[in-house]
Amino acid sequence: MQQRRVFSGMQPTGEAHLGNYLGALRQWVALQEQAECIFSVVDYHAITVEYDPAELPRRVFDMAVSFLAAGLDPDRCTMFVQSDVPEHTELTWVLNTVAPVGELERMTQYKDKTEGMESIPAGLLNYPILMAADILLYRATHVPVGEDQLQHLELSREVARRWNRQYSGGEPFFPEPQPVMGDAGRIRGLDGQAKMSKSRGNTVGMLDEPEAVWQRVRTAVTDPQRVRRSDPGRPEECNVFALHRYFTPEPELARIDRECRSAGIGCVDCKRMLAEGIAREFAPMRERAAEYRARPERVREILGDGAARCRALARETMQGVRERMGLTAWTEVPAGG
Ligand code: AQP
Repeated sequence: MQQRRVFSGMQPTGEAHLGNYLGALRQWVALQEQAECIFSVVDYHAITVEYDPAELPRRVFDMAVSFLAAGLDPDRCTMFVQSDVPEHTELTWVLNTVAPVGELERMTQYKDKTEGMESIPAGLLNYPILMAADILLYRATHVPVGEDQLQHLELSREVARRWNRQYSGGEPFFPEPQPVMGDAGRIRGLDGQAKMSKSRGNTVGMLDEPEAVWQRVRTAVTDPQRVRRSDPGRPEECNVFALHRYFTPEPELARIDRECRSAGIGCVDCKRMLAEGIAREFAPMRERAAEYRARPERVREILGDGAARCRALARETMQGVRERMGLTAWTEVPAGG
């Protein structure tokens, strides 16, 4: 594999859920074996929506615990909290000067999040520029993203191109980051419609205890045409079956498919099996999370070391940015000129 640097982040807007795990974390864990990886709890992103400042520290900590529980290894990758590296916001301002407003307004996530809002905070519009800064600050070459983030990544590439053209004589000071797509696509939430999302309340938490997993999964929407237990089901239309694909191995999966179609198995039993599968899959991660929660000083140490390393990388990038933008040489202006 060519020399590459991977960057990705996750917002501490709530508990990490199945979508975050299947769409991102699972892939991050694999990538740390193949490339230099930097992963961040992106708290500056999380403050673009309404939040409780008293709760944010706990959410940041919990997200870091979820990273570690999922299998990120501080000896194999760098983990840090975004706001511990102030250069993220400095580079955001710089990139603001080349990012096209028209493109920002076209972003699907922006349209979704601002629908019905009377007063739109500029932070929601500029969110993708902060994301571009996150990536370009480390001159990352690859970014693992879910389908939902592809549009933002394309904007990061556009911003890198524009800045390089304007300030770097077309030389690729910032590499154009490439997406690394996982195989999960977009995981739908328990409502069976929208993307599983922390802010939509349609999630199953990755670290939920088995009983809590069941309490969530039992509310999941199934095939809307299957009204009675005796109605034949359509697994291809059912989000519970879609989730089974990740948690139920063959030949069990084929059996559920068959029995759903012949009404041999009811939705409640099908959900019960899914909940058991989820709880089983995440059992080792719940254990790891409990170990880290019992040693918060170790989590702090990991994030502190990560931030120190990232600050050094960020300073170097910003030095290059400042030089190319004429932001450093004013001290050299001669007398009388
Ligand atoms: N439902 C999903 N299916 C596949 N991938 C998903 N990801 C999130 N939800 C799904 C992936 O998780 C990574 C981190 O996401 P994030 O927390 O930074 O932001 P998000 O995508 O906006 O996640 P949420 O849960 O939807 O958060 P809120 O509700 O706060 O906006 C990304 O790589 C994303 O693709």
